[in-house]
Amino acid sequence: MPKGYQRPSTLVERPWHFCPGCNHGIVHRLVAEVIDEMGLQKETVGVGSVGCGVFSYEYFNFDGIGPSHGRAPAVATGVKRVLPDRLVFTYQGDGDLAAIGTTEMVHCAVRGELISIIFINNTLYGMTGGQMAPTTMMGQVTTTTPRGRGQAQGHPFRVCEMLATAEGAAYVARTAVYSPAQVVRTKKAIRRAFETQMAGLGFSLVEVLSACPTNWGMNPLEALKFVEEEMTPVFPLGELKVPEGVK
Ligand SMILES: Cc1ncc(C[n+]2csc(CCOP(=O)(O)OP(=O)(O)O)c2C)c(N)n1
Ligand code: SF4
Repeated sequence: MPKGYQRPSTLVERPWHFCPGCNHGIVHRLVAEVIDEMGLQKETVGVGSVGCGVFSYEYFNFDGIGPSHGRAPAVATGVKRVLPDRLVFTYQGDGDLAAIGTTEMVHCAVRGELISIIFINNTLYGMTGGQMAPTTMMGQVTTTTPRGRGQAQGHPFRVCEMLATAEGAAYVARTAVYSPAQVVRTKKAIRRAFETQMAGLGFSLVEVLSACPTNWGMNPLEALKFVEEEMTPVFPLGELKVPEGVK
């Protein structure tokens, strides 16, 4: 079987609970591939979140913790400070990271905690039925903005742009997985984030623009097109900050 189709050893063999066309599974796989390739299975601690990524510890074959909603960066900080030679990362949705957990995420970056955050931005609260999140785009219809997000609900929160201003943040990138080329770029960004951490260079975060076909009321292909055509103009892709010494 070609190498590309082998299951990473850090990914448990079980069916996803994700909806068809959801991008969470692709990102889980990329994280597992990077950890395999870095040979860090026994040194990794994954810190999960509340939301559709809540079962990450059921899929990843390495140590994991399930914190309460939004608290993952604080939990990861504690783990990393006690076990400084581990690879410690959080896996968080936009409701988890950019709403209830904003404080933890911002201060982790400002303090330059040696953790990495994998941030899944699907522009709404997926698990609870598609309510508006801080990342919901202007005009976007959600279950709590049936006429589209307007001025009264404020503007979308661009997490990467804000974190890039923090001196403690060493690597900050926004990617997507709507095409094979973007999947490759996302994997590279996850690797760079983890290398940044293991080299002791500072805080790192990779935001992945992700499809939620179920709550967007689209089929999987329409949802990928939505990410490419509607989300990337609002959330531009690219590496906002790369430390010296990371290739
Ligand atoms: C303290 C607390 N408040 C609210 C909830 C309810 N809740 C569960 S998942 C979720 C939203 C998750 O959305 P997001 O983080 O964007 O992840 P997604 O499901 O879209 O991947 C909320 C509000 C909770 N579990 N705990
Ligand atoms: S509700 Fe959305 S984010 Fe959650 S599993 Fe389904 S498609 Fe994925």
